Amino acid sequence: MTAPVAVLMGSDSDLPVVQGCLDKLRELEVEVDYFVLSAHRTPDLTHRFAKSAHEKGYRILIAAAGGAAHLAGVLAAVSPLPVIGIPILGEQLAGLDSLLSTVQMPAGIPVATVGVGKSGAVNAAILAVRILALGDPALAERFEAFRRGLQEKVIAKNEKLGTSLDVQSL
Ligand code: RP5
Repeated sequence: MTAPVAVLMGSDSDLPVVQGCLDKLRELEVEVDYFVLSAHRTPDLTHRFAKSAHEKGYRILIAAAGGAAHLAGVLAAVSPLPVIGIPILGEQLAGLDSLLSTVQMPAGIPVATVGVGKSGAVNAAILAVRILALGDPALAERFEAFRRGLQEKVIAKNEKLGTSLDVQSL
């Protein structure tokens, strides 16, 4: 059976950031396939993947690319699936090139763009989980447990600092 999520990256050099996305999906027990495909270096393969991804059973595409980052946009232009874009921080321009290339899509062809870098990669996974959880109560419960975990960490920070935040009174 095909995984519900496919993660594409423009180069294997993107993997150190993309790994955070793969790890978070697996932590929440969402199966994921991942591939290197480039909008510029393998345009034909990228189009073929985008055209057939929904027929293979994928439900969400996540695309990470740096620089002139067109991978997510090309997937969104061709595939009927929702596309989440992760702008990769490159060596130049502090990731602004990737961010703008991914987010500034023309009206009608959206890419749900997350932040640049490692937090963006994790958020891409979380956003995919939240979409999939709409039709999957067990996944929705795992997501809520994850969210409760985030909350408990913040409360514990207050306890560690000895602040006067009284959680029960809020
Ligand atoms: C982009 O160019 C890739 O997504 C990567 O972020 C960047 C550099 O690729 P490599 O030259 O490391 O293969 O297309």
